Amino acid sequence: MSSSLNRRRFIAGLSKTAAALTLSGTAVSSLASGVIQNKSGNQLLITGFDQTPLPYAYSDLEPVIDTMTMDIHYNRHAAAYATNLRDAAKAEGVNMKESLEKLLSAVSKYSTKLRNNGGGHYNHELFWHSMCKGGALLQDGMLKKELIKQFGSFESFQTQFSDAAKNRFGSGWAWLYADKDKQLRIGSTPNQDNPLMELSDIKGTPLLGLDVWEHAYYLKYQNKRADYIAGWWKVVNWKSVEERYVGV
Ligand code: MN3
Repeated sequence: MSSSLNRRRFIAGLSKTAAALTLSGTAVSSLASGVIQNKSGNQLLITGFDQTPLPYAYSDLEPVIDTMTMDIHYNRHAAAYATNLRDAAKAEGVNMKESLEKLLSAVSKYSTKLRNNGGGHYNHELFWHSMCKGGALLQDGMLKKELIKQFGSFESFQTQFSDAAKNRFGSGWAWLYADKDKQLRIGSTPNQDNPLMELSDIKGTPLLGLDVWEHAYYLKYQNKRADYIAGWWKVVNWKSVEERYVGV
């Protein structure tokens, strides 16, 4: 499949209103989430300062993630991160035409409000677009090859990632990310931090993130975080994770 076809499909999957930046990266009036091509001709997800529409219905991830959790999570929790991010960015003179990824890479220069809400908005945008109705299996390709090379087998990768999610004390995220050498790594971060942040213990490009805040699962799973994690694998959209990895 050509990269331009991939790109069009990916944008269509994001939303009808998510604007794609031009290939030359020409500035738009305010940065919308979208896709650009990097110097190697690969596509990269660029996250703006607004929520993109969910790429599926609230009920589409049933029974793994229930409709009410999805609705509240997207419309209240994640919406609040986006609103508070824009408030903080405005107050702190952030150029919102630049990408959120760039801002997060220097987040220690800004307030705790910007760190928490900037991370919160980025993490949730990535999370929504890493899932789909029925899930999408990991096909043979570069990502699968590297996962097996790094972790021994796909099952072993899943176990290690699940452990990172289970063992995160309190609220936070588990990550599959690519480090600066494009090596695949598993880790976790507290609160709404992520590997893009220069102050994070783990650093790199997030490929797949799992929200283990209680608000992500409590209505259906209560204290059984491990059951939520075990079920979540069924809705992971590996096609989008692979596209992200190829773009790194
Ligand atoms: Mn959340």
